Amino acid sequence: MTNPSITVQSDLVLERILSIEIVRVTERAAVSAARLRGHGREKDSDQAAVDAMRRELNKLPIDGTVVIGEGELDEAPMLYIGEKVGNKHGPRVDIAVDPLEGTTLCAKNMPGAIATLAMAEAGTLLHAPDVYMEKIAIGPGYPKGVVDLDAPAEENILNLAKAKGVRPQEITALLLDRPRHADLIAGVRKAGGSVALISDGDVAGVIHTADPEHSGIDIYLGTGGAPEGVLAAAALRCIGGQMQCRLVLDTEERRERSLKMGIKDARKRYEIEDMVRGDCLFAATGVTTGAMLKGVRFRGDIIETETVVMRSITGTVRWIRAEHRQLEKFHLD
Ligand code: VTB
Repeated sequence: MTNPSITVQSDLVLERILSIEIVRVTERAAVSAARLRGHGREKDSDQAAVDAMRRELNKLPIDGTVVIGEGELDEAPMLYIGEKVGNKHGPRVDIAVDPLEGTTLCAKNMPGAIATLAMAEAGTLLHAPDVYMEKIAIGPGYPKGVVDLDAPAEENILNLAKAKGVRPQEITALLLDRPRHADLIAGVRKAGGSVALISDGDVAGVIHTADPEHSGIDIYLGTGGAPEGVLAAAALRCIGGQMQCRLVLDTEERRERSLKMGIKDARKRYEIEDMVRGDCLFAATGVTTGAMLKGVRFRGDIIETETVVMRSITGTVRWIRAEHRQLEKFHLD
């Protein structure tokens, strides 16, 4: 008979090792995408990242299932939702991937493209369809409910300023630069707040709220991809903060598709704990240099990468700058 306490113990150790193992996965994806940086070939750079990520995931000692991936089986032959990954000799885990978050940023060699992944115990990550998601996020240290997804932006900025003990003029909101955000932007400005806009990359956008002193961002607002929402929730679960989200299921087809994925309440408001229901790991490696991470640097025979990896059970955040030598020789890239 197995001793339950030993099982628990070894699970914890294994998981701790996995937090380093997943760094290799995002590193390889980032390096592969970065080789096509600035070439205007969005699909090719994404494919390169997907191939590398899949290859590395399959080496990990896990029995993994992709729950947030590149799409359904028929439209995405690799890292599709439901695909099994890992060498099967390890814990059952859910995996969320965005091998190249910001394909346009990579194609245009603009700041902020990353390769990212989250891992959690099996059955604990939200199986989100590839639809839009309304999001609001703030960093740690605020009373619960200080902002509200359904409140006007103006009210949220005023409440956040009050809770932070600053004037609304000192609050900065980050949003994707999209016409659909015109009202939100107007609301932030009406309250006196400052607006910062990004063209893509709202996983990093949400993460910025966790460290306002460094990032200058207090709140993330607006509608972006649902898969990116779950990845960001995993990161915030590790580093603290609040997030409220709702899937945009505005057509019959989308409602049906999400129902098949187990989403019964189309208007449900998700908090971090609903999207990531247990212990999780999150990693991201920079492809192009952005506010959060340095991009891949090709320097003679050495390839440099920068990765952030987080673990929710301990809240540890590691910044890993790696020098890779002879990737080709070992057929690792
Ligand atoms: C965001 C952002 C992504 O898509 O989720 C955004 O994080 C939302 O979709 O990097 P639209 O571009 O349709 O507005 C990306 O920009 C691209 O996947």
